[in-house]
Amino acid sequence: MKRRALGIVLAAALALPAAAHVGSPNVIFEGTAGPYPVRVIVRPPGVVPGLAEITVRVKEGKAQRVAIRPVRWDTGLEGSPSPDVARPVRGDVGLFAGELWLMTSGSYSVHVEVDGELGAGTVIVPVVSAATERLSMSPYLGTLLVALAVLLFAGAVTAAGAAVGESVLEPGSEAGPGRRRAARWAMTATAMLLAVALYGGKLWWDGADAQHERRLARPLSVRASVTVEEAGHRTLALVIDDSDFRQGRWSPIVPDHGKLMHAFLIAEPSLDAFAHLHPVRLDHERFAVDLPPALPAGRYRLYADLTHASGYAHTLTAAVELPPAVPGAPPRTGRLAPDADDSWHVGGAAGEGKAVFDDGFEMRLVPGGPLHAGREVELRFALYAAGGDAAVLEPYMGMLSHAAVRRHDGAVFIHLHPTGTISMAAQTVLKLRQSGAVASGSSALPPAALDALSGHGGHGGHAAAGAPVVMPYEFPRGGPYRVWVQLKSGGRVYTGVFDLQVEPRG
Ligand SMILES: [Cu+2]
Repeated sequence: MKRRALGIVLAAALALPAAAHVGSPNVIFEGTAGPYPVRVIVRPPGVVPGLAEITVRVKEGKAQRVAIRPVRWDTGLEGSPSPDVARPVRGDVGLFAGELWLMTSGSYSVHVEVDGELGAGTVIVPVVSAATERLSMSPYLGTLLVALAVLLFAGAVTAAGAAVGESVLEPGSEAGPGRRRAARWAMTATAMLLAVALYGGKLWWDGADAQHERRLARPLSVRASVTVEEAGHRTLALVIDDSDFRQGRWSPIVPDHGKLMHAFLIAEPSLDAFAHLHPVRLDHERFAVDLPPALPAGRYRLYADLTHASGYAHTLTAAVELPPAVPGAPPRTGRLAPDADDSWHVGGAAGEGKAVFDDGFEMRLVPGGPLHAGREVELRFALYAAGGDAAVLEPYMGMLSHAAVRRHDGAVFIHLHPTGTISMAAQTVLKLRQSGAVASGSSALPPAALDALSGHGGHGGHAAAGAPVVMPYEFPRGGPYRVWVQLKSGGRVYTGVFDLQVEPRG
């Protein structure tokens, strides 16, 4: 029996999938607040309302004051609580920590202001506030409460019997048969009354539990299927199968890195085939994309990243079966012609942290010590040209690198960049909203705002020539993970596949 423990006890929590990830709710942002390079981590509470934990690391420049405030997407700064000053963490120069209440579900941002010797700087970190957890009562507490209830029940019944049967007797005298019968009646009536009260209590409890259950964030459901066209092309079709979405109760989908949808396909259970595709929107709820002939037939897991005009970003997932590719099918043209930014890789993980490509290029995982769940880590990768020189990296869809991270069993999936776990589109949208370029409360974006999203602006970090690309992350739990890292050089996207072992928390 799992029940919401009425906020009395915080025991084991069951996480359900929601938001722009699967099973990885913490937000890590790496970027700048004005002149200050910062890393911001937001640990959302998983319940609404709830207290989010925020840490801000100012990596350069002496910061005197860091202030944080939660801003709902539709209220703007003026409708938000006044900023809280984050406290400096003793013994860790440049690290500030604080907590913020997220009062409702939906798209939020944490507005961070840094003041110090270089002046003032601000940055906006998108956060999805969603109830994702149903707290369960620990068996120990449950047993204790049941034992106490039995004791109280028995006590109340005994007390009622004693009150009727013995309270008016002289000390030392025995109750007569009539009085004993009356006492038994009193005890029976009390027991029945208490039973009715208990039943009422159970109904109320179940009602509260069901209400919480209904408020839990559910990912939009998506159906995926593949059809083989006459010319031999395979079309992956996606239908967002959700009545709220169909009826327009979600704000419009906005492009991220210039694409409305980023879809990842990962072969299950082998994980030995991977694709990063960009489906085209056919109508309000239908998307489609041509499948690269190189992807072998079999069962796949689809992850589709979407960002809304509210800044709400989430990952939709579905299972899909791929039929075999038809040999000799001509390259596809027309509306479903392959996107130049589509990429894929067939093959297992690189041995010894070194992925070798057919043109002699090599991608290496730069070791950074053991990985522990629940701790900030930096995943570093470097690309070398044939001959061993560091390759000159080019942005791939505006970012220096993209990575898909999946726990082998699928319990965790996240799309990472050097900027961390956030959706860049969500950050842009929320920034526009706070700047007043979008009327607060309006769910749609004006064309000028959409322009800002469809470009391939180079916001994806930069690396000194030869320096590894760094992607910050915090693994939510231990276990075996696979990472597909995508770096671009000389017009080619290199996908390196690496297996990582993450130690459990503690
Ligand atoms: Cu990406």
